Amino acid sequence: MGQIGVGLVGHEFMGRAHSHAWRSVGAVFGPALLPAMAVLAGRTPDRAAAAAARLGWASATADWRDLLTRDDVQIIDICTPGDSHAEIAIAALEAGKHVLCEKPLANTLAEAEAMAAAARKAAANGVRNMVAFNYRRVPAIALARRLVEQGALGEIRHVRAQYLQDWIVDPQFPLVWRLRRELAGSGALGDIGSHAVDTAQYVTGQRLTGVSALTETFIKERPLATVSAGLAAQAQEVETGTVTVDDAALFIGRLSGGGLASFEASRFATGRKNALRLEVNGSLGSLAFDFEAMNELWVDKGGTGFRRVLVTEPDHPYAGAWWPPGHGLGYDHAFTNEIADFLDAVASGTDPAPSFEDGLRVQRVLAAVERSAANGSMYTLVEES
Ligand code: SOE
Repeated sequence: MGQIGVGLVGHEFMGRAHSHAWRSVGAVFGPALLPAMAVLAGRTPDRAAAAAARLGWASATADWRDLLTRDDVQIIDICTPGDSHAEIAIAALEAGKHVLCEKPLANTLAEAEAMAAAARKAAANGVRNMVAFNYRRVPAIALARRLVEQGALGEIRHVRAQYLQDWIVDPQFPLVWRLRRELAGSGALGDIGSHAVDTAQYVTGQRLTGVSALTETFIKERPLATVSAGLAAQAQEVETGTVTVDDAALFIGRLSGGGLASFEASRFATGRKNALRLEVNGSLGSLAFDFEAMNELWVDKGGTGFRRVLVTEPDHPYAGAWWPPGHGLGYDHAFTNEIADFLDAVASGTDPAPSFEDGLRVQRVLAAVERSAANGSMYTLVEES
């Protein structure tokens, strides 16, 4: 096995999830290229150093640009909020570094197009790119893709995709970066709606060609910082800020194969914690998945009724690399599966999937949703890639 140097930018939720994957991929998959976790980049020296020590990175820097010129970094993994994806990814690709970038690819369609163009140019020199739609590497989702590809569902008639959370139902939840357009690009639509769109397009192998959409922001003002119960109780003047993104997005659309699709992305589905759900109905049968029961895929054959498949068998995607049947995987395992595939693609000189081009396809759907919602839910075509 060879070695390949990795630099990570960002060390919050996604930085922690990716670090776990870089630490575990060698032991589980024995990839052709073993990652050397060379450097973690953060915003301040002390926090970057503390995160590097905690997450297993050999060094730390407070300037991500250092990674562009380091000889011990061949891969740059971007785990920052969307407002910096384009700048970092384009600079990294131009510096000849392979890039893994968290989703959504960018905060705007223009940024996504620039990233995809830079990726195409770099790929001509063997520099690889991937966008981290991690749910494609959940065994049940990969098995769903396999079943559709094998024709088990026949003609696709319906796709029903939801991504439901409830972490901001409390009006006292502060105005974090995910609720600010200038940092996040959009709200539930880009953050979790992008997963629903990519998962639906991946499993069906089809694209959304047009959408009619509604978006809503239920709570429009939020405290700028976490409000202590005492302060809230005294109903003292708490400084607030305006929420500039959607709390929920609902849209319907047509699939390139002629089927009909419905999507729901909400952070106000009280009681739903991380419910990415997909149901696909075809002429020969259906499948249904709920991430909150992520080791199960429900399959109907010919209308005989849904049966539960526990996706932990050795011949199921990824499952055999981990544990014996029935032991199950979790959220973190999908990131290790994803990084294993990325390393294999880099080692074999092939383009990883999903690529920045796939990320641009999702961005085009998000842009069509926002255009439709802004124009009274007018049916809006998704630009062709
Ligand atoms: C949103 O809270 C979030 O962290 C998304 O940003 C992730 O992509 C998703 O996997 C879990 O929820």
